[in-house]
Amino acid sequence: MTVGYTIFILFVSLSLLGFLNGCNAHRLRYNFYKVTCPQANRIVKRIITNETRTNPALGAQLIRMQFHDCFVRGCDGSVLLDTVNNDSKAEKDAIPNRSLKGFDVIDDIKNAIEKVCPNVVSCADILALAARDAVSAPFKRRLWNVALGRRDGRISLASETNGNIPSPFADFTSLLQTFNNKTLDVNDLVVLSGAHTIGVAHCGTFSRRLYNFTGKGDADPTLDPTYADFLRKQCPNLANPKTIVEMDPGSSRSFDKHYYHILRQNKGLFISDAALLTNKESESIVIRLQRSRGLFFAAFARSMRKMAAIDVLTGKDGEIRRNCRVVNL
Ligand code: HEM
Ligand SMILES: *[C@@H]1O[C@H](CO)[C@@H](O)[C@H](O)[C@H]1NC(C)=O
Ligand SMILES: *[C@@H]1O[C@H](CO)[C@@H](O)[C@H](O)[C@H]1NC(C)=O
Ligand SMILES: *[C@@H]1O[C@H](CO)[C@@H](O)[C@H](O)[C@H]1NC(C)=O
Ligand SMILES: *[C@@H]1O[C@H](CO)[C@@H](O)[C@H](O)[C@H]1NC(C)=O
Ligand SMILES: CC(=O)N[C@H]1CO[C@H](CO)[C@@H](O)[C@@H]1O
Repeated sequence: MTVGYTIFILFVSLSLLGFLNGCNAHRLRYNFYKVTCPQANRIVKRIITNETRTNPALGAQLIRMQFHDCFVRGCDGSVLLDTVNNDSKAEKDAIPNRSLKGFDVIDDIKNAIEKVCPNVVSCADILALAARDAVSAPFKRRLWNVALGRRDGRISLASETNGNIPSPFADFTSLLQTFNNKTLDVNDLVVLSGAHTIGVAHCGTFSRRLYNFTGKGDADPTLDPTYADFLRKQCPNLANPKTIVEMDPGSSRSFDKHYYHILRQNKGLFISDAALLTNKESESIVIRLQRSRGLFFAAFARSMRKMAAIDVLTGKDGEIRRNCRVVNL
């Protein structure tokens, strides 16, 4: 009895172990580099802390870059790849990516990490850590946890940003479709849109709301008229395409729930921001986020963890790129 029983237990334990390992191979883990590159997190933090001193806009730049990475082919660092030939442009050369910034900081971090643990830490993980640390820089704590173990993709196509990166002119239905397609729900849509509490936008992403919006020479009626006046001063009709404005005026450097406050005053900048008030469920989420004291930070951390796990490559999939701008030979 004992021999048979022991073998049976052994068999059950081994298959359980195998099963768990199988799962782990496809899951991100917080201590993924604990043995292979224990310095990784510290190096990211050190470089980001230094860079944010001279460039306080870095947090906005990197979190938007991470959003664009994760929504096209999953969080696989594909947004970091440079175009190699003109016939197939890379994601970063697609129209929505033209204003992405911060690639040089990712290169600096990658170079520093390669020096101490070569071929171990993926560019996709570096981007996720860098965005977290840059947004957290003004705080004394990390605003969310980043699980690790992503591998880098080998494909980056400008054409794939179409339909995957939501448009600032999108209505609620289309925004929700784009998010649902990435396994994110209406709560994630409203919560992650709260990232627009920091950063800037080019006039061209919203100025059609200011001039002859309905064909009667008027502005978008869902935009606060005083705010529309203010925006028209910054973005004259046919503005310089390089002109930028703060998305959350007066508070565009502070990561907080103020976005929901201005949204409810009809001062959301994009049509896609205003769209969050056009659906009962999403409007009630906006109201809850605005009113509740600590909710935004907790909710944002949760939705960021979901976003950062979209279609990740793990295990033996993909590669660990040596240079974040080019695939390995
Ligand atoms: C819901 C759909 C979204 C749309 C339609 C959208 C659209 C845009 C657009 C058009 C800009 C201005 C780009 C420019 O003119 O330079 C922008 C900026 C920005 N977006 Fe979004 N976005 C969305 C969701 C997100 C998400 C999920 C995040 C991050 C979690 C995010 C973070 C940012 C940040 C931080 C900026 C400012 C970038 C900077 O200052 O350099 N956005 N977004
Ligand atoms: C800190 O950042 C500045 C500005 O980008 C850069 O010139 C300098 O080399 C950085 N220092 C370190 C130690 O990384
Ligand atoms: C891509 O096009 C630009 C101008 O259109 C040209 O200067 C450049 O040499 C081209 N690059 C490649 C790799 O074909
Ligand atoms: C997302 O859209 C693509 C292309 O339209 C489709 O193949 C895929 O199944 C969708 N994914 C989800 C989770 O809806
Ligand atoms: C506004 O739009 C309407 C309809 O498209 C057009 O007939 C009219 O000329 C436009 N007005 C101005 C001032 O551009
Ligand atoms: C940061 C970056 O690579 N931006 C590119 C976006 O696309 C335009 C046009 O294709 C390029 O000129 C930019 O260099």
